[in-house]
Amino acid sequence: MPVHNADIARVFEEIADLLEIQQANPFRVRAYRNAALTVGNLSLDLAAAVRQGKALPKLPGIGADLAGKIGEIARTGTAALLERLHQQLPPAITELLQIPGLGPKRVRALYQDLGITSVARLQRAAREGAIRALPGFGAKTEFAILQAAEARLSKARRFKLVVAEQYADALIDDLRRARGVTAVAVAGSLRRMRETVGDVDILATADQSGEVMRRFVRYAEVKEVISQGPTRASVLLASGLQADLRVVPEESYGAALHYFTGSKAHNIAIRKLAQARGLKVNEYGVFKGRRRIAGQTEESVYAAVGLPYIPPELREDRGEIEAARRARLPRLVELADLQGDLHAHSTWSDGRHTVREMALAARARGLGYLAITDHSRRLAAAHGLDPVRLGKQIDEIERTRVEGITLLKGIEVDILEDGTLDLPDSVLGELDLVIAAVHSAFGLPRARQTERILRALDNPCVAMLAHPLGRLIGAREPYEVDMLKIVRQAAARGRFLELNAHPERLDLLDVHCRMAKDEGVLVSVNSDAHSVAQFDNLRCGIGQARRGWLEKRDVLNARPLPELQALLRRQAAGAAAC
Ligand code: DGT
Ligand code: CA
Ligand code: CA
Repeated sequence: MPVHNADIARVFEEIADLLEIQQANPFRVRAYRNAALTVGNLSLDLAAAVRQGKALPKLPGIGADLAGKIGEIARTGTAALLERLHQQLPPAITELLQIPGLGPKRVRALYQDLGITSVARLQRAAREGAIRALPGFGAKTEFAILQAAEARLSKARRFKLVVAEQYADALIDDLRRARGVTAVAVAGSLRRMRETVGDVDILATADQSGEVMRRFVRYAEVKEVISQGPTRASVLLASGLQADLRVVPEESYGAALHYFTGSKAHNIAIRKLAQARGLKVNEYGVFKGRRRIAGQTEESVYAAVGLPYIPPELREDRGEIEAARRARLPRLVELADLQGDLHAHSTWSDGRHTVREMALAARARGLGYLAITDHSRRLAAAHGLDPVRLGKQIDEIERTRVEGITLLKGIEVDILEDGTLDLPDSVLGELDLVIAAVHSAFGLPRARQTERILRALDNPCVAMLAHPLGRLIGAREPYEVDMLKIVRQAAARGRFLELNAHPERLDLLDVHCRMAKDEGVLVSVNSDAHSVAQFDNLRCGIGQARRGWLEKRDVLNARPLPELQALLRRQAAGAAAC
């Protein structure tokens, strides 16, 4: 059974959680958590390296013991330590950790004090009002837990884009090796770069469908074959992800790719257009009566209904067809357009690498500038900076010269509950770039949360609002805010909005990117890298930006450095205090 970096990271993460539930040594817990982060963000396929008998590269924070465990997981899919922990604790307890708001500490309390060992029991205890009495919980938390448990029990699971991608890429690579296969492509929401993916849709063309079908259902990671026919099959993978395969003749490739890429709403709109021209569109082609007039390529399908090619990220029936008809489609921003990155952390707060290491890694990605934006003091858990340590960091950034990349002195300053900032203006005024972010009081009522952020944007020192909705995909809902008001405030004050590209955030949402564009606010696609590997985040961020119709000119960090500096100066010029 092939093992992916995501699997290794998951084993480490689970070990860390279970050790924490057992109240093991915090340093040991942290070591596993850090290892999970490092491995999960690595582009190098560790299991493949182990299989090929290669020595593992030296990774930060991974000593001989952890390296040994990586080898063990790569070979066996699990670790003896994890199995041992599973025997010591109830098996379903890891599921409790997936409930938003429940970390190891709370799970421990629920388990020890109330004997809760599964989501179903959690739901029952919350309904009966048994949880509110536990120290550190309360009625409000109990209600939130009840809702989360119910959502968990009812809703089918969706996978984060980057996670689905890892499993899909490996499967597709395998299918490409089937005899007689001429093309294999990913379709569905994964191709449209949706932030979460319900199942993976794969399309193949082949001389004969038999061989590729057989290979698909026998793929090593298949846990269950859900359905199987001559040209279509569905399987459930060991990871819990479902994959659908369709095999079509080559002359239908474009039509089938279009059909299975969706979205469904986009397809329906295209079919209507076709009907108005007396044509019929399906997964085999575009037909006039019984004659096929298009279908080998996606372009030919669009051309048959009088449209130019529409990029997959736009296919949501959100006006893209009308825009295509009027030749007004956006020329979507691309990863290569990014000139720099304006949000990254270092060892000065909760980052894993030094300022210099981050600069080198950013340069290796072809970036020409990088803002180091560590946390401010309020985030004590992340070792946020107070004015004294910030001063020292500024010195270090000024001293750090790396040819080919310009470092900017920045900070990710906390927005306090009343909308004031965690550091005084006199300190913030020393910096090239201040980005402000909400990291607390997520539950404020909508009007107050909005006011809080508007007030922060009023502060002339603030150039940018980071991760405007504060959501963590699948783990924390966005906080309640009036985004239109925030976008308009940003426009009025000349501020910028971040599209945080961290795979768990992807925040702004696509629709808000478009709102920012419409209101004339530049969006910065930032990695929020906490380690050198996390500049990878930018790829998904660009996917989200494209779903939000953004063009190169709409993206702040697609501007060359002098232009960026001019924009920041203009913003600061309005800032008398800074
Ligand atoms: P997901 O899997 O929930 O993340 O989203 P999708 O978009 O991948 O949806 P999925 O897997 O159910 O179907 C893949 C594509 O197949 C979908 O985007 C469009 C096409 N499709 C599925 N069902 C229908 C349908 O009833 N009518 C039309 N026109 N297209 C459909
Ligand atoms: Ca799908
Ligand atoms: Ca599907």
